[in-house]
Amino acid sequence: MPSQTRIPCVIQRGGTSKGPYFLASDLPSDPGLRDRVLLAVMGSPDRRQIDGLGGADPLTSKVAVVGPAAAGGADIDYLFCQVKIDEPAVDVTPNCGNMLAGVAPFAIEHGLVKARDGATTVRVRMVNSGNLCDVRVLTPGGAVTYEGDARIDGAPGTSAPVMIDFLDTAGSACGSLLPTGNAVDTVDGIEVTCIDNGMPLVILKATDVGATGYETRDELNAAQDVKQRVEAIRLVIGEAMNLGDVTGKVVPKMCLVSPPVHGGAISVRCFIPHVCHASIGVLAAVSLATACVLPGSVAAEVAATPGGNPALFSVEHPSGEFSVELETGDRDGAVPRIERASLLRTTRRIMEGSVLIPASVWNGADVRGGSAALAAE
Ligand code: NQM
Repeated sequence: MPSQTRIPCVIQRGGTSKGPYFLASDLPSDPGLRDRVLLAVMGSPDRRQIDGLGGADPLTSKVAVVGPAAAGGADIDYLFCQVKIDEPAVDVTPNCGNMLAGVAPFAIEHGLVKARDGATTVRVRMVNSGNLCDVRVLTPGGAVTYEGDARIDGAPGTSAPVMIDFLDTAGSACGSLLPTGNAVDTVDGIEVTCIDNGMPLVILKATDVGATGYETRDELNAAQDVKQRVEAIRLVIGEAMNLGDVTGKVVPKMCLVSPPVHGGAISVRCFIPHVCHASIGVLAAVSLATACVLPGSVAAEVAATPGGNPALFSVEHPSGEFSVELETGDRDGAVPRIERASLLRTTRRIMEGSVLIPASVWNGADVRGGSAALAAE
């Protein structure tokens, strides 16, 4: 028997993240075995991920698993796996809107979706939460193009645009938009807003935890006292957000907000949750923009909220800005209804081939097979 198992895999940048993309049918069907395989693929647990494909950073320790839609209402299913770097664990609680940008092109390239001439819209079910989104990819002549002049902060150069419309992301992991039932809660004397419009966030004023909110990523990663205060709040409020004990989870993300300084709506430094994001996650930006229109929230207090409907929210972050277009329904009530959140990403297929993992971890048996349902757990 060969000492290593060969698994077809593509390495792709999705937005400002990067990682291996797999067909569900090429991975084990058992979630526990799948997670052990993904740990071996990425080289975890190890701070440098030296024995695998992981990039020793949470933004490059991500995996996308794509399969045909198991139920009606979508074209494909997408499961996101956050592979921990220095722990033997894989967290499938949250979605990732950055890796999502690569999922529709991957599905087209692998024959799960037939492309049209011009542009192709793929309806994706994000299996982690069950939410749907539409991803529009340029497909001139019926083939995906990666070249173009769209630019996003946090990724160099320009590429073809990938337009994403989120349709129903409220309560993705927490069950409701405001998981504590309040626009503001107080933890250790600090006011926080807990919100989940695609990503569970705890929003607090940077100045309340001893930061300015305009630090670089490296400065905040070195600020041990700030990080300890933020983590102490996270562990307490995570339970109240219906996430259980969040000690080993990558949610909620912690957003330190401050007034915008570059003409945007709000400025943020986002801990994901133990290191500062180089920019901000996609669904984190959607949730933060949503908090800006939530009357009384910590975000609304510091934001320069744009008028109009739909409105473009520019979220300022350590490497530039991220624009989210929000269309709200009823803005008069205590909790706004979000009809749609739209944004621009880019993606690039970087490498196609096979990844090899020790046969002692998995010998290649028990593959999921093409039609079996993709499940998070
Ligand atoms: O919020 C990082 C990322 C993400 C998640 C993180 C993301 C999202 O930038 O949708 O994209 O918050 O861990 O890839």
